[in-house]
Amino acid sequence: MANELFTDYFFDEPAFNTHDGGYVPLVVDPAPAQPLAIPPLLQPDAETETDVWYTVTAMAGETQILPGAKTRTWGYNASLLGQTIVYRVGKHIHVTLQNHLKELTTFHWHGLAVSGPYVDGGCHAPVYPGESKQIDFTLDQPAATTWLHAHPCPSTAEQVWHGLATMVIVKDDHEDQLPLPHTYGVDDIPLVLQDRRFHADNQWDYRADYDPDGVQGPTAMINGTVNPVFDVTTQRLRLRLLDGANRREWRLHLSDDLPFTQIAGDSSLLPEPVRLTKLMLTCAERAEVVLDFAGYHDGDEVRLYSDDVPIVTFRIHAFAAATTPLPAHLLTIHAPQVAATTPIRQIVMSGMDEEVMLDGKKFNMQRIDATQPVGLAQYWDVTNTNTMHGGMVHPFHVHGTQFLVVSRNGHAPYPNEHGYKDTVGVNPGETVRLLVRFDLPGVYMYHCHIIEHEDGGMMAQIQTYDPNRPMPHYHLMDMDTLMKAFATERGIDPADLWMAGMDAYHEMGMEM
Ligand SMILES: [Cu+2]
Repeated sequence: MANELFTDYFFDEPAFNTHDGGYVPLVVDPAPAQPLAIPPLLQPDAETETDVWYTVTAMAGETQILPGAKTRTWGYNASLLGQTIVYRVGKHIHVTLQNHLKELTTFHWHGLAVSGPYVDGGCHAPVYPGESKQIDFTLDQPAATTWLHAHPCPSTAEQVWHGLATMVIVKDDHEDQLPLPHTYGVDDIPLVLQDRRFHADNQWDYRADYDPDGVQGPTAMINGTVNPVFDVTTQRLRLRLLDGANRREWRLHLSDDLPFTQIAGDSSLLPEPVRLTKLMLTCAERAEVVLDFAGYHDGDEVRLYSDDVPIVTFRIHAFAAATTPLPAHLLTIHAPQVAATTPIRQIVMSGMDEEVMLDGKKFNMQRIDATQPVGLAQYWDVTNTNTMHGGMVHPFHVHGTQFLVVSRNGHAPYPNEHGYKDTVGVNPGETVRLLVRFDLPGVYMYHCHIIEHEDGGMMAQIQTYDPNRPMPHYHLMDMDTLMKAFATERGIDPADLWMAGMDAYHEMGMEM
């Protein structure tokens, strides 16, 4: 392992979201401490040597988050967020997607290399209220921490705010045999980082809190728990961190400036572990880190902070000393081949508020914005034209692929960006060069992952194709098909299929 200890957030400090006028700082909620919720693992419906079957149900419910009234929430196989799904590489996976909500939703596998647009679960793959759909796929990608969230344009942000987000852990044989913490819920735990504002009777009110630059709340909610405490019974603890917030960046550090070791980014292990005291996650990014409590004793407490607000308390208990060092090498990265002729694609994220655009345009479901042959890598130069004054870091996400970060404004990427990623924070005034290869033909969205920016049109879609075969035709959704045809068939008001999304779209003059 490299001995160097990094002690800053890497990102340009003036671009932190704290500088935006609408920023909502976190504050400590007066609610009493509670045990951190550890979502149960989703059990398969059936499993053989080669195949496994799951059912994932989007549902509404009520959750005791704060003392007093329960909060009306949504989740996957749970009232809030969801059960954690574990997929094994190489297994043929069959998933039944059920929608028990009163509006349409989609099931997007953020970070899975599955075919788009139908299995991937973006806007072209609606599951209507009361209906279900089957998808099948086999994963061929490294072990990673990924996630499932709703992605029905333009209501993604609101549905995620209601709770439609859960962790999806990809496992493979290589990661299994590394000496890393592996016991789910004991020394390998998910931490879904979100923030909410609790209104009267402990309810959330997305419309009241609406901000086109991303909805925030002052209360940190970790795995759906406010003021969580986790009981540590091992020297080492692996945290699978997911920024599941609509807009918030998390600037993470530990009490005593305790160093920690990052072992994985979004889509894979890092080639080598990186030692840090501070870690910033932008929306939808993941990081796996290992904490080492060697210097602590039964009864001690260590806190995880974002800025100066504690968000998780680790209560240390007696533990056996860890005897095996962390591996110095974690993953060999086989970068896609490039040549002097490798194309360079320019992508521009511009604007703020309602003006956000990708390549100077608002998203249109019916428009294919770009094409790329499968199997051939291309450079994507992703520029954020915001200035440092009132601009934001836009987290850029591509569906259906894992990319490498080549450079930032011509300089080396951050030390913890050397693994595969699917989301990358782009500073104002910066161009981040990515190396992107798709292995599966399909239609894939790429967009800012401040979810209100995505819903507001900072999104486009690419068709990938096998150059040796005729271009397949994909049925791309439009609003009429999504809304009116379905509603008319069933004699219901189309407006009931959505909550706020359509209003927001019309206000922004979106053409759908
Ligand atoms: Cu953005």
